[in-house]
Amino acid sequence: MVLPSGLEIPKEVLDAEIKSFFDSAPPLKNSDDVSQKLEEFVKKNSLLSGTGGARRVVCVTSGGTTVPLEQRCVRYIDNFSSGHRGAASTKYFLKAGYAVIYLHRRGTCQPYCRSLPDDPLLECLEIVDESNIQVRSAITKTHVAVAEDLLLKLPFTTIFEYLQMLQMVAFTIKSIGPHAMFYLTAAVSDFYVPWKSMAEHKIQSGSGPLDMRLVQVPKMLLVLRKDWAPMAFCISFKLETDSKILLEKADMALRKYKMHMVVANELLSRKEEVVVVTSNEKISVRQNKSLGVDDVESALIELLVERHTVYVENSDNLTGQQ
Ligand code: 9Z3
Repeated sequence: MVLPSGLEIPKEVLDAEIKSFFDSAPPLKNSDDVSQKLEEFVKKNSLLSGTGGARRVVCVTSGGTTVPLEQRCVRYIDNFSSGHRGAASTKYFLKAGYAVIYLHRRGTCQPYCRSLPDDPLLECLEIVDESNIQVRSAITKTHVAVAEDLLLKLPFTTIFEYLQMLQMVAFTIKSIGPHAMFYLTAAVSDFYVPWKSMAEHKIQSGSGPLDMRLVQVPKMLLVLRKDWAPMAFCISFKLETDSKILLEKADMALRKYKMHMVVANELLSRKEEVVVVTSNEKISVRQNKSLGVDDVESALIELLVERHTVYVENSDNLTGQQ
């Protein structure tokens, strides 16, 4: 159902659209395995006796989702994202003491190895000089984080896989209430071909122009906030190429999807500056080269962690837990 922008879709219509999306999606192949890993990861990090209570858990989504055009997929529509933002942010969340669920597009940048693709062999090597290649120390950091149950990597490719896994993550980290955070930097497809109306075999090119109907992907952000994990602290991203409409669109997303914060970024300047939009502020965050920091994520994560702390304290006071 398409409404003029700004108008809200009635809850029952949205719920029906979401149900139809999940009912018609091809089931996740490794869903039992993913669900078991998630349960164990959240349990271990929420039962930290002697360390002052539960560790906070953030789900960082990263990379673009694909929309397959055929069931036996040869062609697909892709969404732009190198995964750099998600990988860099994961590193800073780990440094700040969070456990991270890294829900990422297969083959995109990885934490501590940001400029390299997700290839196990490449990940291990570092070029020292023309004649010297060594095993990189960063790989040890990734492995240590994984081994210590601080980093859980979950790869996706399609929009179907991504949304099913996002829902599973939400249902699992709901149990830690305000200690959970969603940091939704993945570039998610807006339109898709429903599985049932998708051609099974490779679409043939001999029959002239391709006429194909794409359906709108139901907006899951609102149900994530309201139903899936209502106490979690949620940050979404807004990407535009036209800077004139960026802040207005970010503000609209904040109100429409009841996000706690929306990070607005423009495609060309996204590595130098972002603007964090809240209900009453617009905070510009820039990379600070003079301090020797070469990315914007360092200051961004510092700000978000600060705001999450206030959110957790306020929620604890409300429930009388301290
Ligand atoms: C972003 O805006 C991310 O910051 C980038 C990061 C994808 C630009 P890279 O991975 O780039 O470092 O190369 N992500 C959200 C994009 C998005 O699809 N947002 C939706 C929208 O703008 C809302 S969910 O409508």
